[in-house]
Amino acid sequence: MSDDAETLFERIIAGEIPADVVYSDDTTFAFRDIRPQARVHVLVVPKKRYRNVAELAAADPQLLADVAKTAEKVAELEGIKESGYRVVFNTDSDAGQTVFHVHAHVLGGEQLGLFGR
Ligand code: IU
Repeated sequence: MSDDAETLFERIIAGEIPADVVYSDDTTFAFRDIRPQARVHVLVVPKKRYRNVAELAAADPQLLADVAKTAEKVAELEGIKESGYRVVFNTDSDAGQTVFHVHAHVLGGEQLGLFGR
């Protein structure tokens, strides 16, 4: 799935595949997850592709900061900045990463459960 999925996120960013876009700027793109795990579930993606957050941090720390700022912007736009929200980067197999184009999950809009299984 990973190779197809990489292409898919790039095509979503390019506007070739429709998505419910929440926010976009020069370096980042945010759209609703198609399988939401909370009332608010938005993915924040750097437009330039890196495999995961560690590779992004090593290669382009400013772009990682842009992703973090966009996550906050999304929380603001979704009205959950004050109540709080979770930002998650799944990394590799045990975390269930399926799309190898780094993305932050922004989750909130309700009381979230604890970490783990
Ligand atoms: P993960 O961290 O790699 O597991 O997250 C991938 C997410 O991308 C997952 O929550 C999917 O529901 C979501 N997603 C999507 O929103 N639209 C798509 O076309 C595909 C996956 I493929």
